[in-house]
Amino acid sequence: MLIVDKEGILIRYNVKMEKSMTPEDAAAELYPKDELNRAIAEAIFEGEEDDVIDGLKAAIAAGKDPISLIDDSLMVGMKVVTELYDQGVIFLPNVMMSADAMLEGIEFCKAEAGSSPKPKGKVVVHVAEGDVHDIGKSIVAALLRANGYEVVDLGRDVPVDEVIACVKKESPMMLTGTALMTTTMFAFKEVNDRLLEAGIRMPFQCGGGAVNQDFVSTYELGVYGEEAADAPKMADAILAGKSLAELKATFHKH
Ligand code: B12
Repeated sequence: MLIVDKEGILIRYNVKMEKSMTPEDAAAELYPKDELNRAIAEAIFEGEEDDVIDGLKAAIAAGKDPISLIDDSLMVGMKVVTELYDQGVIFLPNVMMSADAMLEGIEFCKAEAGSSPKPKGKVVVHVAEGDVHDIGKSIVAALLRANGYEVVDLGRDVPVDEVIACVKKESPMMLTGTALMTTTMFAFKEVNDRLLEAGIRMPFQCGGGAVNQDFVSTYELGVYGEEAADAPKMADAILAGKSLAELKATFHKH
């Protein structure tokens, strides 16, 4: 029903006015319950690097493991960012600020965890040529280091030539690749072919948002890695003597 108040303004009754949803409201439901993890995830969402580091310090002081914090708080914050970006609630500048805060947080956790004195083996990690998405790669590198591996991190947008030259120089036990774009993941096939041409038959574990098992199965050295935690698992399996075929059997789901 409609009535007119004393200033002559129309007032609508019996209709619940919907409050428009802010990005903060949308994010609120997605955060972890644990208060320490929540503060860090919120700081990632807001792209506040100092708050991320303060939150990590507080969580570590309370006894939390720095490497577990990558998954339990930093990743959760980034998942919120990814979800709201995909829904069009937040935009690219927000994502860039969160990504920087995330990378800063990963570096802090890595430094806090320290590295093991005697590496179990060497792994080369990289992001595909043409691709700047390096958050997943940095998590892979952090988890490998945390599990006692020496990591040669080639960074992002790495030319195929550079990957091949590095593998020849470093002779790692395994190579990893990350690609977030359907256009860049094809660089992995090229890396595969160039390694085989050079007579190098080395497990090449590939992951990242754009990549799936069917794609990775199209080149001989490829083993699909769904989660960053699969990287140290696969390195351990190589140390345990598993062949390329056995690695595919272990890490591929169909
Ligand atoms: C953050 C982000 C950015 C940041 C990147 C910052 C950075 N330093 O990484 C910025 C803002 C710079 C950016 C730029 C661009 N982006 Co962007 N971005 C994203 C976003 C929102 C999140 C990606 C992310 O970091 N996810 C979190 C990480 C942790 O996930 P992940 O890397 O996949 O890693 C996980 C697993 O896959 C696994 N993993 C990863 N690698 C490996 C390797 C191994 C061996 C193993 C075992 C596991 C593993 O481990 C991780 C966790 O377990 C996605 C949206 C989405 N839905 O993914 C778009 C997205 C990837 N971007 C996209 C695009 C198009 C772009 C731009 C072209 C610009 C634009 N218009 O948005 C540019 C690209 C420029 C270039 N040449 O690369 C598209 C790609 C589309 C496609 N399929 O090709 C997406 C999907 C957005 C979309 N829906 O359109 N982006």
